Amino acid sequence: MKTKFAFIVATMVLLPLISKAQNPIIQTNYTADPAPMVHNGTVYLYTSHDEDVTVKNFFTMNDWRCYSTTDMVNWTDHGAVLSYKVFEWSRGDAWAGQCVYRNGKFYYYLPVNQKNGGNAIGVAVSDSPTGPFKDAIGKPLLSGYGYIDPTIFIDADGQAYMYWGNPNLWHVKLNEDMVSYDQELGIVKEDLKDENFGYRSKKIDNRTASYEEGPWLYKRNSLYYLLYPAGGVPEHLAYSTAKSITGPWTYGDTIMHVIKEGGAFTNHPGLIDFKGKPYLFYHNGALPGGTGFKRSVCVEPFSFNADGSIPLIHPTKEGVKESAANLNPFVRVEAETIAWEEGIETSKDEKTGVYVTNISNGDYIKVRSVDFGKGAKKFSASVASASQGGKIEIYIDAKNGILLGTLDVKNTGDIQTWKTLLCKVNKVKGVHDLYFVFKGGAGDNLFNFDCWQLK
Ligand code: FUB
Repeated sequence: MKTKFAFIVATMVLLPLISKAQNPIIQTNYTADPAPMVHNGTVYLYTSHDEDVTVKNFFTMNDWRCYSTTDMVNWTDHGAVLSYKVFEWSRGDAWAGQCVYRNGKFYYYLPVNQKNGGNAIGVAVSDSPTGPFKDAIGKPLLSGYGYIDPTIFIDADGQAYMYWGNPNLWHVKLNEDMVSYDQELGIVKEDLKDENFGYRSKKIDNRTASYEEGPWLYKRNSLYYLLYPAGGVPEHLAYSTAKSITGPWTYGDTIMHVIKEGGAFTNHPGLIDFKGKPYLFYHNGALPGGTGFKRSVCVEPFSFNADGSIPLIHPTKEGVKESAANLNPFVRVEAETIAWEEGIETSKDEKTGVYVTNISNGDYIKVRSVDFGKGAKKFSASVASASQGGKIEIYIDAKNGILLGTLDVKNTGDIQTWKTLLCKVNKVKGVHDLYFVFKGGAGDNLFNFDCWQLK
């Protein structure tokens, strides 16, 4: 969780800049190493998680988080979906992973450090994209120095491949069970040459090619793309292409220059198509308090060049300007479905799942592209308060736009005693951005907020 005071001070300074912001797409936590997955019309975004308190000036990462969207602008927080502790043989360092779907199960490939030393890649499995995940084999799938950042690609013929590594790049053919690999082919190490993986101007050790880590596989019109952070730190993003998933790879170009803002010296690509459009996910250090060890995931829509090459993509604050769908407010909407927020935090427990918490006076949540249809008469919300409570003021189009109504939240007896409350709202038609502005007295936990609906 962010330091609320630092966030408020920084946002007072940055407010004019971030009022239209969509990037970073998650503001409730520091997130990194985006790994998006499209499944049944929903984008599940798996991220690693930089803790608020950085220990020994190094990556401090204990769990992986998941967010989902059907419109590319509102992200539903599913909380931490697993921790490195799922792997009993691991001692920590929950770095960049990727989750894929196969035969009714979700396989999440994750790099961690082993209790007995050294890097390893584990595989966790679940029946649901949001967990719970368990260790699929009770031991590392692979272990070795530099074995980090696995990426998985299942080709049209059903053959799955995994690439990984820093500073080397390796791959294996995964067996159909997704938890073992083809022993006959074994582990293939790429020959990292300039013509395949770009020229490295800053020479480190004996490395020449620009490839650094964080590979991501993608296919378009029979051409395979391998995206990766490149050039050593600070990293830029680059890509290579090949006619076969196993290469030979031909260096393409830079996709994104080094991002100076926020001091994130790493970057990490994730490329998907959603509703016919390509999106590039990456990370920077742009949230208040951001550093190289407190990063934040962003996304940019883009178009391929006519020849199939990837254009140079510039990081923006606006990110996705046009939502891929409108949000239906006449069904239960999780309060943690957020386009932008200031001040609040999210929490998760077994009974309620994920909910919005740490609400104080002036905090707000923005939800984009809400389709009011012919208009609503009432707003209902599930809330809980152990204090004096507060109010949810409901605005459209701006944080201080048109006030539709106000929900009074009284003390419900306990911060975990949930009550569904109703208020009247003025009728508006069509599609609007919706703002929940929280009001109340002093204190930073006026009430909890689990879900809402228009009626
Ligand atoms: O997030 C920890 C490490 O930093 C990742 O594994 C790398 O890809 C880099 O982003």
